[in-house]
Amino acid sequence: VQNPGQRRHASKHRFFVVDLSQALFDFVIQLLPTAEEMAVKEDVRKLLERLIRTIEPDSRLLSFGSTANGFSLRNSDMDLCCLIDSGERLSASDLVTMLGDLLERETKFHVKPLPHARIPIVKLSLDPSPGLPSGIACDIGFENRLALENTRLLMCYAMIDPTRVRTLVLFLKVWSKRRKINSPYQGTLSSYGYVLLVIYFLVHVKNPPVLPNLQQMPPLRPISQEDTHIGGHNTWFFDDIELLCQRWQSSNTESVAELLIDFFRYYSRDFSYNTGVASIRAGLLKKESKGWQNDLSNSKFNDARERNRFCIEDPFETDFNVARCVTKEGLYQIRGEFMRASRILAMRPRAIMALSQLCEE
Ligand code: 3AT
Ligand code: MG
Repeated sequence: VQNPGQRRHASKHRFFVVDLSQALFDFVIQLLPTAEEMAVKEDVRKLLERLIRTIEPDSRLLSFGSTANGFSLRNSDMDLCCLIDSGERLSASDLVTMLGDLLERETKFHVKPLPHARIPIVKLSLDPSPGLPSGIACDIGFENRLALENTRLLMCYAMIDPTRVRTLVLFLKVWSKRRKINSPYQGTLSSYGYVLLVIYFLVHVKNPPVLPNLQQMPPLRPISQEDTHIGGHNTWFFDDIELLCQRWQSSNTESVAELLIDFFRYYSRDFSYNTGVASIRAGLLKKESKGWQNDLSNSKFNDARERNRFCIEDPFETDFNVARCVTKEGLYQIRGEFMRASRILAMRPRAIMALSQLCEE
């Protein structure tokens, strides 16, 4: 039984989360790409596809990343992947060099081929113009089928609970960019990494879960190894979302604001950064079980330690740590930001104030 003080407190909290949820929806909606921006991007994809087909007639150019999974913000970059259907083909680095030359000759893009990167890509950009106030940034890679599949997995998760999942993800993307903790090249985490943290939290931390684990659901009919594996990685997941939504409904009814508050609390206080690995496929794993331990006493593991301060397992490429770019300083910064956000929300300022304070640059 609550005393009057506790009742007042609980009712203040209820008002706060209702207001904050509404403010989060309103905030996110104004950051979505316009229909015009989407159309321009689709035109660019088609133009590039036409050009690539002059080198490889049997190729397709597909979108992945945020433009394809429903987590895109205004002016986000375009991730494109070229698939070549014919048997005989050039190596990715040769293709990057050739495509780089071709695009330089035939288009107005600034072109930067990176044929020797771990994943060879061509980087393109267009300067801002009146019709395209922020220009365009685009990466083209080759045969990156795993990225197409992980994009589809994230899209399926978003479709199960569009309102809560998309609002959380989009807000966290903006927040992490404005707080400058969204740059893998500077030792912090990519957008992809933050999306995986959200899904992990909704599948494995929340009880009852907000999302089911699509990679562990039984398939509807027997499936063969060939159908489910790409380069030795099991990429199977339950993707009939319409059917799933007829049979499964989350019994978690928390609002977006409650989930956000809890997300920040979990990653500032409870996640075991030193020993844990966040895996959307398998739940919380131990660094040891993956050979990702950061043994401070053994200099042999120095390299592993630097790469595995923060561990997020890729859903399909399970020996790949998506957070491997996060440095000691980067992790300190990220955790500091989770704590700062928790602190701000614990004071329950007016909802609009809370969001602008959270995302202050
Ligand atoms: P932005 O809107 O560009 O900030 P995004 O959702 O497009 O966010 P990223 O640009 O971080 O996300 O990544 C684009 C895609 O590239 C997502 C995923 O399919 C692939 N990808 C990115 N980083 C990794 C990684 N470390 N491991 C595997 N795939 C990755
Ligand atoms: Mg992207």
